[in-house]
Amino acid sequence: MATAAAHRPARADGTAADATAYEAVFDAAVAADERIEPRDWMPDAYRATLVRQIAQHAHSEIIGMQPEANWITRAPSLRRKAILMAKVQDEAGHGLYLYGAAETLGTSRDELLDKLHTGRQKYSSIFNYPTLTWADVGAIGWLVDGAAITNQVPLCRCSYGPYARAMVRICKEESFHQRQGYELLLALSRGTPEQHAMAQDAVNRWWWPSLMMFGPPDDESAHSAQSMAWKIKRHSNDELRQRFVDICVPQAQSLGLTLPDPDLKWNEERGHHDFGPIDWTEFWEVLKGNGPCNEQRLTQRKQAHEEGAWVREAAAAYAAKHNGGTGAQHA
Ligand code: FAQ
Repeated sequence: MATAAAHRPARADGTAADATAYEAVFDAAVAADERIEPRDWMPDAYRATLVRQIAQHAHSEIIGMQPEANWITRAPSLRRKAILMAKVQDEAGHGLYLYGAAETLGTSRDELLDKLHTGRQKYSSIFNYPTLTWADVGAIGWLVDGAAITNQVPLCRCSYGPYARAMVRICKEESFHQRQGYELLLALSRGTPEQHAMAQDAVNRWWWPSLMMFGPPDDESAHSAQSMAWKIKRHSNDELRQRFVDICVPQAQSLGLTLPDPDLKWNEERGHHDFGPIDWTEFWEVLKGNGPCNEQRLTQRKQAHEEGAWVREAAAAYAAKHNGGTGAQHA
């Protein structure tokens, strides 16, 4: 397949003419649905947007380990515990692929983690809500992983090659996560009245924050138009949110649970479900750091990073020993 690299002008001497030629090659590659690769020329703003989005995504994966890890020691059976441990470890792996993808853009994992720890880069709003009961593990799998898949399947066609390829594997693993959550909730829903009530309560609390995961409405989304023009994003926030609602309604019926929205109903004319207004004030407050668990999540993340310093040092010393002192340091 022809790539932007194959069409790259022969030499660059930093002149304005070069920049225009490079930009034309980049634009043509994006228009032709080719992948942009790390060594291809790309506009500075494209690079910055990717670093911002991939970093936020990576941070979400590792902060997202916390709410569910909270239940590992209290899982109700060995089977549930093994599944949950595998899922939480998968999230760490997703963080790893994504930090790796961001590093191909000329940033370092240390730099990105520092921005997370000092509040200069965000992570998903959803992980600032508490996991109060065992049923929350099911609701996260069904709704949060379900929303993540809806958002991330189109990212497998993102114009930036390393991000798109990371998403392929991540989506496969997220599908398993979604299924385990659905199966967990189904078991509770069909269990005792108390278990059913616990499942319903968890869905009631996670539904609206899951809809917020898709980001602000299109008319308030600062980055969507440009990201869609660059084919980083393939659909708008509202389009994906609507797709998720349409997927969840029949699944909730199969689960024997209801979704906490009195305005939710099928609209024959639109061919979609209408749904009630989202509390965007809550969303922006959570982004500002005022959600129920923001402080706890960040404190725990920084503590884990500090406590893991000896692992990074040992890995660097091992690499240096085996590469004759040239071993690159990776956290
Ligand atoms: N939370 O202009 P837009 C997962 C920010 S992974 C926090 O619409 P964009 C797996 C946005 O950054 C979940 N901030 O932005 C899992 C921007 O702020 P900035 C994470 C949000 O980038 C499951 C501002 O608002 N997934 O769950 C949120 O075009 C279970 C304006 O917004 C990804 O990151 C939010 N919800 O669209 C793990 C997917 N929404 O940067 C563990 C990749 C928006 O200017 C357990 N990312 N903001 O300061 C994306 O698809 C996009 O970045 C969006 C936002 C759609 C999230």
